[in-house]
Amino acid sequence: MAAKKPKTSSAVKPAASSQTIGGYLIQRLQDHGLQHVFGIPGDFVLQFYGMLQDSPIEVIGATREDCAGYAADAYARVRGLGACCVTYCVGGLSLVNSIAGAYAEKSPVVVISGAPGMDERRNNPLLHHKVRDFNTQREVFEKITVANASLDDPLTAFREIDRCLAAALRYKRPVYMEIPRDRVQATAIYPHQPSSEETSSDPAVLQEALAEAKAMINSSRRPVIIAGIEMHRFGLGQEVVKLAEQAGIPMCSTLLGKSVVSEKHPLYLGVYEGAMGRETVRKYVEESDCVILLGAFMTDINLGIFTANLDLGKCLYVTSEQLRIRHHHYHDVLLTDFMQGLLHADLAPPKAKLPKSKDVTTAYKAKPDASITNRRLFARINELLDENMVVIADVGDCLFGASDLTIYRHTEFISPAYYTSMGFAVPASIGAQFANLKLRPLVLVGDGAFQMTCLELSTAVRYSFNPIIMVLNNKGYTTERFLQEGPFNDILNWNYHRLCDFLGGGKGYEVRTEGELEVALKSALANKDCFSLLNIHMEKLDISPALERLAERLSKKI
Ligand SMILES: Cc1ncc(C[n+]2csc(CCOP(=O)(O)OP(=O)(O)O)c2C)c(N)n1
Ligand SMILES: [Mg+2]
Repeated sequence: MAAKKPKTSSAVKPAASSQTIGGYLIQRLQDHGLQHVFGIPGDFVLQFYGMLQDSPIEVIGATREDCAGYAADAYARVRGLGACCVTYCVGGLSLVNSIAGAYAEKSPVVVISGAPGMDERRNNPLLHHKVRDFNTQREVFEKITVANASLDDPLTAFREIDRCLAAALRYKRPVYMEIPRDRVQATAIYPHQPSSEETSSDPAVLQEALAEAKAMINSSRRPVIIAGIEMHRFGLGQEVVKLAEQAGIPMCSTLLGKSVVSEKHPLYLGVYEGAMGRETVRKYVEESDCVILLGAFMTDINLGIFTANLDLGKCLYVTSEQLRIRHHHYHDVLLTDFMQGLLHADLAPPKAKLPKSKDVTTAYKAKPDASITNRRLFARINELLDENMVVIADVGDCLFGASDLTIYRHTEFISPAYYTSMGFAVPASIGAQFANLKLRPLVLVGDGAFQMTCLELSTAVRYSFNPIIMVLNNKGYTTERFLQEGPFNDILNWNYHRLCDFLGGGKGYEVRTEGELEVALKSALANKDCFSLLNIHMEKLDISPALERLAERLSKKI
């Protein structure tokens, strides 16, 4: 069977009438640059699927709805907006965990769900897939989205679509829209033109905040920037670099925001993550008298499970949700306006003396017969990365290990580093590749997380995608062993590399030594037409240097 190729932007199918509810939704998604929607059909959503089928947007079938959600999330992280489309309750409720993650980590995913027709709902019949009442699914999503709507009335549906999409883009969070199946073709009662709302900062507040920021930075001895994930979400990565260069301020990132700025930049210090991060970075930040946190979330994982030592009295903290300079809070200031203001603020702090060592790792030379260790594996991966790769790390020690990798450009590191739901990486690699066919995903995933969603590689086979999947096979839930050992941390040791036989595509490699790793990597890199799966055997208790550092420093504290 020839592999399916995704549609490209040159696809010329006519869109359905943009004055029907379904057609308008499709038109607006296209206007925002969306070319793919992830999901699984069902009878309540078939009418809308038919309409999608006749549009330039391609529906990408997933093996499970939660995988469709992870794929849409990664698509949104790379492209700025993603979408998934599923059937009522049995499909939608399976999406809940993935969409909760997208909410927590600010990824704008549009959830579209089919629903029973309005005419079918009379007398409250027991239709299949119904849970409690007809609104149950929508009420669940209300908690994990920033806007939601039932597109059941042609009088309001068109404005509701505009409202929900505007909210997704403004807040970078998921939104939920449900279309009763008898309303997909419903036409507008009045001709509808897309509307958009413009928000702006309060000029007086902005001015005062900038004045305080400038005074604080210019009178500091050693300022430092921490660039967080929102710099990427709001397209401000280049502004951060400009700001750092103009004012000569060194910068770090957070784990979630890793790769927001090029990690090869001379002013880049590394990832700041409290005791989990490198000592030079930790010291530089914690000894600074002016920490400029730009779009960073102060989450526990981001900050090394609360081992970070930041004095808020020395911080300037700005996100899309709040602006705080020392202990002063400012309202009604947009993140982008504040960033632009800082760029034009004539900042002139004292010239920075960068710490000498960035803890540069020495060149890797394989010892063919040596068993693979975590430390050596990551040293090898560091040499492997190039401009066209996107590293996608799942939860587990692979996430901590990945924090030490050197990433070249922005968006090249994707992980659920805050919500930390296992099983994200494999389906996310599918979404990332659809979002940008030039990117080759390098997926780092533990054996436990892999067991959760590995079948999504089926989609990689269908579309001849070529992610390189490294399964860090340490025979169970090592991160959890480190917290509390017990038989519940053991899992069955699968022949991961043989998944290819089962799926009818991909190439598998079993790796125990550094020599075998070299052979497998050489072959995987050359193999551009299908996925490569490396089953990398590791010792149960062999943990990454980052997790070791955390363990060591925590033990000193206790
Ligand atoms: C969906 C989900 N279930 C459970 C957990 C709790 N948890 C965190 S890490 C972990 C073990 C991960 O195992 P594995 O993927 O093999 O990585 P390792 O820790 O061995 O490196 C578990 C169970 C979680 N984060 N997400
Ligand atoms: Mg494991």
